[in-house]
Amino acid sequence: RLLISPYKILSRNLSSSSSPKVLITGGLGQLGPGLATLISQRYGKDSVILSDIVKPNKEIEKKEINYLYADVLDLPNLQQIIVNNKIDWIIHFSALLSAVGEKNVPLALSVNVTGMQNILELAKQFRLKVFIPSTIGAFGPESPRNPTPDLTIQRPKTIYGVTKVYAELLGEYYSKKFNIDFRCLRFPGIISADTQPGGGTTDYAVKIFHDALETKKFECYLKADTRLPMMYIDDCLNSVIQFMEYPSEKLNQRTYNISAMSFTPEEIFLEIKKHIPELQIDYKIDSRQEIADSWPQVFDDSNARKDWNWNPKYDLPNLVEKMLSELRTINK
Ligand code: AKB
Repeated sequence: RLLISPYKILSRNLSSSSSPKVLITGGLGQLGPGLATLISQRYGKDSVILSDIVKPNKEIEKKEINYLYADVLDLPNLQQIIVNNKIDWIIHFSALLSAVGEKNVPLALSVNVTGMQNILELAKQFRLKVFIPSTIGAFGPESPRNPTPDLTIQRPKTIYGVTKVYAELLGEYYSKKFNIDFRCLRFPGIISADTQPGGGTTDYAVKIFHDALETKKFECYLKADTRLPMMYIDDCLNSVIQFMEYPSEKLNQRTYNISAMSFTPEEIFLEIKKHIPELQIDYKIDSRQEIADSWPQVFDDSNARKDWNWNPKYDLPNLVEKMLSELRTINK
């Protein structure tokens, strides 16, 4: 009697022969849980280890994702994890974002600089493929803002942006000098329903959905006409997998802009209002306005589209529909 279906045998063999073992740092932020789920669906449950320095919540436990304590500042601990688990790829999500970085510059320097340097050293030592995200925040007021191409002036004014430019440059340096397979995508603001963003300037675009459903009132810290590039989380996570799987020799560069849409607070408010007509918005501008005013308004991701077929699925109307339906399900 066949206990395991032939399909299961096939998919297990496929995943054991060709699947990478992936370590995700900073795994309990906005992107880690979803990426770990996607990787485990694609390559098998034992292909991914999520790591961070806090206890996993019930959701992570329910999903049965492998989870470990790992501090990106503790090099020997990371070496042990990599050797003991035969890691092939590192997805390095640990970072302090733009708003929270301004509140604690020394911590931003140690996590975003020392932590990132550790990861590149590990990639060199153990010949790992390494993904480090960068951001629209790696540009500044002197950059062309509409559109912002891949290769242009980068003089960011936040500590987050400064450390991310350094990550891009150091990664590219390691790639050339030591032949490390370093890959970097510059993300716009990411919008997700089941995870929260961790202290960025684009966070309003997540909070507006929660407030629209809960109180029908939203107080926005950016001006109504502040245009920023944004993306739905499914597009973001798929971009990481698609980019990481793409043959190295076919990539013309190591760092790419990616984007899906650009909108202002007023535009997303009006789109949500189509579904929730009672929604009201107030503007109470804070220090994040100055950051947003220095960032790209529209991101030129034509090289990603051309070189490795980047093609996002969600525009603003689809994003709003999807977010509302996801949040309604979660809140049930
Ligand atoms: C932030 O707002 O800091 C982040 C980002 C755009 O990198 N969401």
